[in-house]
Amino acid sequence: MSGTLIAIVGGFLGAGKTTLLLKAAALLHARGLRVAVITNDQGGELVDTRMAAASGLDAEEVTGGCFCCRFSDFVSAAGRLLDFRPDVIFAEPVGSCTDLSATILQPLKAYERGRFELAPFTVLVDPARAKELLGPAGDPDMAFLFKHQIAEADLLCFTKADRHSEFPSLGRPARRLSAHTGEGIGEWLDSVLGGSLPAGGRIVEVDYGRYALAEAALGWLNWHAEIGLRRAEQPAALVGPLLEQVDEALTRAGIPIAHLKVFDRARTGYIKAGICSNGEEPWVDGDLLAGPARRHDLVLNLRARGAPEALQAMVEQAIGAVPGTVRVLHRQAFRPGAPVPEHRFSSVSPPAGG
Ligand SMILES: Nc1nc2c(ncn2[C@@H]2O[C@H](COP(=O)(O)OP(=O)(O)OP(=O)(O)O)[C@@H](O)[C@H]2O)c(=O)[nH]1
Ligand SMILES: [Mg+2]
Repeated sequence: MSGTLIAIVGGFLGAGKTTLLLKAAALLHARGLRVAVITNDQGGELVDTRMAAASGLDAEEVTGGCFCCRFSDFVSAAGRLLDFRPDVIFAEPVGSCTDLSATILQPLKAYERGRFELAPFTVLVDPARAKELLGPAGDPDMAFLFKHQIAEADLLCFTKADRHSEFPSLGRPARRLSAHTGEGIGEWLDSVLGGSLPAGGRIVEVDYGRYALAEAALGWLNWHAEIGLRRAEQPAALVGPLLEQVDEALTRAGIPIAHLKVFDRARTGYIKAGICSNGEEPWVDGDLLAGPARRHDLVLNLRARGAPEALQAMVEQAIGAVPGTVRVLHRQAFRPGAPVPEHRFSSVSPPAGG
């Protein structure tokens, strides 16, 4: 590779983007390459950015809107990362975002030629989510976002292959990966780095009115607090019951979870735990055995198909049951606003190196 390669990895909420990127970064590091990450969200205070930093990666955030509406912020973030001389910058768009080829990949090829190289646009697909959303009972708003994401991918990959044996048809070839076992990641990286596949080779038509309605069907909660426990607890002992209570409250209210994730840091260590559907067994990253501590710095990101006020009330009720003090540092409960792209190309730009 001659310049810094930008590799955008999209996919629906909870598809496994961050988990794959962190695993891939470790593999690239072992190959002697430097990797940085750009995370993205409609709001601030992101579990994903904390995970990237906890993994030792140089990380930048684009907040306040999806990449598709924040091209300048995206380019500024990538520019700042150049100070660290990365070989690869992984960029993870917010999971409800689509039309990235027209609004990010084409403008990058057209305006940032020479500064960055561009990898094929990978879109990740959770097999269970595909089965749900592509089936007859799939939520039409979520299915709209999901299908557009699939249609614009240069490279489609099923994730969580360790957990699934059924892979629904996406109408296009898709590889299989597991960030937990490492299956398929080396081959995927070879394709991302190889330069033989088109980058931003497809553009799909998107009805922006419909896109806005689909995104606004989701409720968003980004929440950050400092918790002072009366009695020292392990991060796992704080986060486990909290996730369970929020999950139960959402389920009782009939609110489907798209992704609920929590990052907790104490002086003894950190853990991150999350679920992508109601009643799912949480997966925990970090130090499950981190020792007890009284002060905890807790970030919670919840995306679910319900009213933001209801999400906030359920989370705060669950936190309220924790014995100790809670100092809220950040709280954003909202529905994503209508996407308004800075640039939108209607045809494919020539390759960045062309
Ligand atoms: N079994 C299994 N679970 C996985 C795998 N990859 C990710 N997960 C789990 O799926 C959940 C979501 O993973 P993330 O990497 O946070 O997904 P994401 O696409 O970044 O989610 P958002 O940023 O919220 O859109 C986490 O609980 C992961 O542990 C995998 O290869 N196998
Ligand atoms: Mg993520």
